[in-house]
Amino acid sequence: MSMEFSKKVLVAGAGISGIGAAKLLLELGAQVILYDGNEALDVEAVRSRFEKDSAVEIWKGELTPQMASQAELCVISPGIPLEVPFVQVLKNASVPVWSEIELAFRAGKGRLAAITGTNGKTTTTALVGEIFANAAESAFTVGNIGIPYTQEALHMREDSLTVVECSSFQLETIIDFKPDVSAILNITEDHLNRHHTMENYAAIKENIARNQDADGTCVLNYEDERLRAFGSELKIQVIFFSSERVLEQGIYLEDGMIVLKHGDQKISFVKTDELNIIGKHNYENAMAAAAIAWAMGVDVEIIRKTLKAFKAVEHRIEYVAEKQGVRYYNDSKGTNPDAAIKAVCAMSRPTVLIAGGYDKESEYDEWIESFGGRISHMILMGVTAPKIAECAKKHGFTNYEFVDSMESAVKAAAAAARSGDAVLLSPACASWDMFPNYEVRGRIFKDCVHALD
Ligand code: UMA
Repeated sequence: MSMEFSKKVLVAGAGISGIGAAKLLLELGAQVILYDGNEALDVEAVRSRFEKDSAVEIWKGELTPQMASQAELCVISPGIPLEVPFVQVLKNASVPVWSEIELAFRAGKGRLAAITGTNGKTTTTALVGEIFANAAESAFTVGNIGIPYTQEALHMREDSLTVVECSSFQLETIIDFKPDVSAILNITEDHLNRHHTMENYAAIKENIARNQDADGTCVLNYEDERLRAFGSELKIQVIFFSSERVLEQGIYLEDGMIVLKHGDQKISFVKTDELNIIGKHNYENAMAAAAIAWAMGVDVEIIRKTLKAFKAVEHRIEYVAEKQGVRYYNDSKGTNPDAAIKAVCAMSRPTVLIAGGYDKESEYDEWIESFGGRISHMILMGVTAPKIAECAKKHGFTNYEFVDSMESAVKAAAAAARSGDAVLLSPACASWDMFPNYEVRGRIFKDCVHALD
């Protein structure tokens, strides 16, 4: 798909998505206003990300109806909730609002796989990205994983293979976005402070398959009841995956082997003990990735080879170091209770857990119930610390303490852990109250661990 632009476009949000979108639009010939609601935005620092003679205009602070009416199109960053006043101002002025991935999709070329889900999407995207890199001369891994799709769109070719990790925030404002293969890994409670109800959140994720037609494929988790029902209604090809049962058609485990059954065809990929990633959730990620790559037409041998070589991604139950007989794991990507449960369940040693953070109005009951005997002690920080403590007490877990920084959290954990134990950072909360993002939180944790004796 190629496109030209002569429009005046307001790009909302001056983070990495906004800068990627603004640069892409400038190359396409649009007039670009980069707008950020933050009064304290360092305009010169943002400007320095563009070429010296760039025509980009940068606005900050309140967007008035007069200002909004100058735009013919708005491209919005994922972190901006659609309820904020300026989006309403744009809507009232009938200015269309596109997701940043919508713009990138229209500008990009080649074949596209898109992955969403509450958990596992980064690992699955990274895995599909490596398969593509081994299969094609031109391959891209973009989206919520940290590389804006708009940043790479113009480098894509007709023969490119691209995988995009999509968050619900990005899928909320798509219009024509249409992957060749889509995947929804699971839908559990998350981001309810933004999407309000589970129904709304699920419907936004299901948007990923909305524009696909009979040639398209959607990969879905059979063990998620909602997705099982969704798949049975879809008019496109569906490949289900299951870690619990042998399916008549789809991808599943048979004596520890990942097997895909399609029509009369039966393909064996790899044994789960040949993988470097552990836990049932990771076997699901591997099955989804294999199904996606296969549906995209990648050679089975390349899929096998990549599955065997793939290692865990940073911040996902990532082993950091051993200090005084204690093993430290970084699961900063455990930004919701469901993801954090997976990390708790993957621990085989008695574990000191570091948790708490930004408040997304999640429920913590199931997560605390999952502790079983595994979690011996909990170190709490961030906005949600009191709420988690209260919930823990309700479930009879009182062995917790409060700290106010990552450094004191790691020191307190080291003091509480005994040789043979593990320390796990898996907050069950987003990082945004104390850190710019979960990556920074995870890296600071790792630095503090390395600084221990
Ligand atoms: N801003 C406003 N008004 C608002 C809110 C924010 O103007 O009401 C401005 C901020 O002042 C800031 C800018 O918007 O300058 C930030 O934009 P952004 O929050 O969309 O962040 P980006 O830097 O563009 O990063 C985004 C994703 N961030 C979010 O969705 C919050 C990144 O996902 C993603 O990697 C990147 O685009 C590239 O696609 C991060 C994330 O936490 C990792 N994602 C959530 C998750 O995985 O749970 C959804």
